[in-house]
Amino acid sequence: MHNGTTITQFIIEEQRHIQGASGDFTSLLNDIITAIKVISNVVNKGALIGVMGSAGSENVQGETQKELDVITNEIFIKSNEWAGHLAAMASEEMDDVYPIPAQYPRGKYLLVFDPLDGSSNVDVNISVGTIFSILRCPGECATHPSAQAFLQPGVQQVCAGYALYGSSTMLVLTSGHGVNGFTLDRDIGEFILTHPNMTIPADTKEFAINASNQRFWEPPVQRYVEEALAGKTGPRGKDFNMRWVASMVAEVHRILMRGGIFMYPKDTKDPAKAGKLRLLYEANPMSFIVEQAGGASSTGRERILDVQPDGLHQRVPVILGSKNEVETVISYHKD
Ligand code: AHM
Ligand code: MG
Repeated sequence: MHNGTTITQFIIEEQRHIQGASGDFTSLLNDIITAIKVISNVVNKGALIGVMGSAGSENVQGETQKELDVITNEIFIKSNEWAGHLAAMASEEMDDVYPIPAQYPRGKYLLVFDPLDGSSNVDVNISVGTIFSILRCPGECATHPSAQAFLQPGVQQVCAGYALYGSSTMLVLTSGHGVNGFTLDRDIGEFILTHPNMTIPADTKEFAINASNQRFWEPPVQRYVEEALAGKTGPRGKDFNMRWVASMVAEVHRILMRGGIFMYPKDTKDPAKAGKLRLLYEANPMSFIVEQAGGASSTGRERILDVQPDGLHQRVPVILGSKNEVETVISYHKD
C-alpha cells in the first residue's frame, strides 16, 4: 500500500486551480506518462529483449541511431498521436515535423521530444533519459502545422519535463509553477510524488563539462574552468569537484538534487555548429525546469529561454545550474 500522491492526482489537483481548464492538457500529460512507463520498461529490459544494437541509420544531424532511439521514438508517437490533443510532434529522431495522421482528431498543442537522450550510454548501462516540451500551436494549426509553428522561444513553453531512467525511474515536471519530481513505483505502475518543490542551491562547488573539448573552448569558459581547477589557491578561493556523465538528464537531475553547473558551451570544434545540444528538445525544456527551480540557464551571452529558434534541430550553447555560478560565467563573457 502506498500513501503518496500519484502523478494523476497531482495533475488533476493542479488543473482545478486553473479556471476554464478543459482537461485536455491533463489528458495529454497522461499519454506522455504512459509513453515514459513503456520506455522505462524497454530500457530496463535492455539486452534481454535484444534492443541494444545500432539501428544502421542516421538521424538528421548525421548521428548513428541506436535501435533504442528508433523504438523509443515510435513509442512516444504511438502514445500521443491518437487522443486529439496534439496538432503535430517533432523529435530529435525525425528530420521533419510529424503531423497527426488524418484518421485522428487534431488538438491545440505541439509536442517536441528527445525520446532517449544520452543513448550512447545505453550499451554501458549508464543512466539515460527522455526530454519533452509542450507548446501551444499558433493559428495555422487546424490544417497544416509546419516547422514554423514550433519555432517559439522557450518562454512560451506550457510544460516541460524529463524522465530519468536511473537506479530508479523518475519524472520531473514543470508547468510554470515550480518543479516537482515523481518516482515510478513499479509494483503499482504509478509515479508517486517524492520530490515536491525541487530547488537548486544558488552556489555550488561542482562543475560538469566535457574536458576533452578544452582546446576548442572560448576564453570565458577557459577562464572559468581554469579558476575552478585552481581551487582554494586560485581566485575562487574554494576547491571544486567535477562530474561528466555524458547524459544531460542525469546531469540536470544531479544539479536539481545538490546544485552544480553544467556546460556544453560554444566551441570552435565545428564552426558550423553553435554548440552540441539542441534548442527545442534539450536546452529549452531543461532551461524551463532549471529556472523554475531557481537556477539560471544561458548561452553565455543570452538567456536560453529568450532565444528565437530558426530551425527544428538548431543547436545552442548551454550553461545552466546554480544561479550565482552561471552568472559568474555570464560575467566572464562580458569581460
Ligand atoms: P544525444 O541526444 O545524441 O544523446 O546527445 C546529447 C548528449 C547529452 O545528453 C550529453 O550532455 C551530451 O550529449 C554528451 O556529449 P559528449 O558525448 O560530447 O560528452
Ligand atoms: Mg539528445
